[in-house]
Amino acid sequence: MRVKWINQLVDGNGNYLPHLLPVDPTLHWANPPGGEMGRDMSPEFLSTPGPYTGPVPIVTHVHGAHTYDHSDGFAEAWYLPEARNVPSGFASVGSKYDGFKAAFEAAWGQAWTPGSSVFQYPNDQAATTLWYHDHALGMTRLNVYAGPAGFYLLRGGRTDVESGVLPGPAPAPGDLPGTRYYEIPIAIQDRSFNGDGSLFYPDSREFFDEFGGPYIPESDISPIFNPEFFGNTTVVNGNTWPYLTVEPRRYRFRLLNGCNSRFLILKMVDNPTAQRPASAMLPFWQIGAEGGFLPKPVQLNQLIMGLAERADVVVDFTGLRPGTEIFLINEGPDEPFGGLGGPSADPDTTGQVMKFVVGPLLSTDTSVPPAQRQLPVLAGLGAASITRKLSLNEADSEVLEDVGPREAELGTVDANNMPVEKGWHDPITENPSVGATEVWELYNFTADAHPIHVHQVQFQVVSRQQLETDEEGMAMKPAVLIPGTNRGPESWETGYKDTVIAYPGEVTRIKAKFDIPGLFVWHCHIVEHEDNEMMRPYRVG
Ligand SMILES: [Cu+2]
Repeated sequence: MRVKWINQLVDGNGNYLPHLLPVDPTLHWANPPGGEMGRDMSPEFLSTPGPYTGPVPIVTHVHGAHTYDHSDGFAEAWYLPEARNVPSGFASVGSKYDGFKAAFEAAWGQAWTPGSSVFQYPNDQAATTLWYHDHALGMTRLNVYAGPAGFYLLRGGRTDVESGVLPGPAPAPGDLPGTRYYEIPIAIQDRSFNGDGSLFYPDSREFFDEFGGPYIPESDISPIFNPEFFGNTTVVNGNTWPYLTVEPRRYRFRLLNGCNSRFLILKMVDNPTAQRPASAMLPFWQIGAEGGFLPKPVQLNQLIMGLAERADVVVDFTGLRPGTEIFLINEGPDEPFGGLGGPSADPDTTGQVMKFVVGPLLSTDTSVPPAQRQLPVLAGLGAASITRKLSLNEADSEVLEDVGPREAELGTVDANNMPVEKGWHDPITENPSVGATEVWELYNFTADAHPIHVHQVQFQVVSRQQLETDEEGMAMKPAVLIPGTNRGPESWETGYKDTVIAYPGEVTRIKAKFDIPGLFVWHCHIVEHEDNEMMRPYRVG
């Protein structure tokens, strides 16, 4: 499939539209005002600047797609809209745009025109639930929060189940009004709103931890950026706390955690404000994750979903009386996630997601009951040729005492098991050969869980193992593995994935085959982290 992605953030007169949300110009970001020399850098300021109000850089990434680097939405391949009034001296494209443009045009013969890019998706991967969203350097949190994101559902082939086995149909172009659906994509996000209904996103670091300065030039804390953001409202497919009328039969739901920072723990219950943890009224039958179907359906009373993770589930409403109400609730926290057993979201607001209301049965359910369902077998990866030790880190201010976090960082782990922090601009350290299968060990040296996403590949979760921790629960430096604590993937992680939760105080091991040469990224999918250094380029070949 070929898609032309057009940045159309211009008004009726062809002038650019500024961002809806406050853009912090002090991060290591796209930085169009820096021109060709200063783009994709941290600009230097002599005093604390206000938000950037220029044209908006955008580049789209299909999350989980097995595609070429020129079509992956590299963070430095952004482009501004083709507006009449882009200030002179601004870079209109990111530093990698022209190179990928030339590579695409040579390979596929279609030109990229100003304000757009054309990406090619082979779709030569397992049938699954993908999604797309912006990936511009230092802008992703704002561009995703502002709205543009969507599902990319890949179907058919020997990695899909035969039609009729699972509940369907799903919504499709050209459907007549009133068409009934039994497969429904559900994107869950958290947002806050201003009194006039516009989106609220913080315009000062003070919102996060009441740190009101000093910023530039006295300190290294960004004045607008928030290290995490938690909205006070749940939206599903863009609607606050919606309801869906369902028939007493089976449904297939494609769930996505599309939040910026919020981990979700989802349950189906009869009382939305029941004391947490609530007891489940209905189970989920999870049949798939990010990289296709699981080896077999897994019955779960709750779904733990890190940012950008997907769960393909069947829920069976059979036998419920018309008028019955079932609530999808969230028991994940209103703060960074440290693992199960922590605080739950406010039961009156972000602790609720949506409601299902049972109506009359209007259809015949021909789908196979989940417990009896056979799922397609996906090929294995073979043995790994190399194991890389990588690290997840957090950094406080280097200038002010007890102020932080300043940013989060990825990195490597050295021979003494010490983390070696790396920023976005450090030389590439992950350089798999074309066709290599590798194990990546993610040592989490921070206090929180991070959802780690690797572009190009669908990986397997190999194992997790505990590290010795200090009194605050953070991994010791150097890292010390605790013998006998090795455990395999969770039951819902036994298929292929593109995003995995790396818990604090643990090493998480994943295995992937890198078969497309080129320049890609791996990063934390807390998009605030990703925007402020918790992303690294990697090169295959
Ligand atoms: Cu993170």
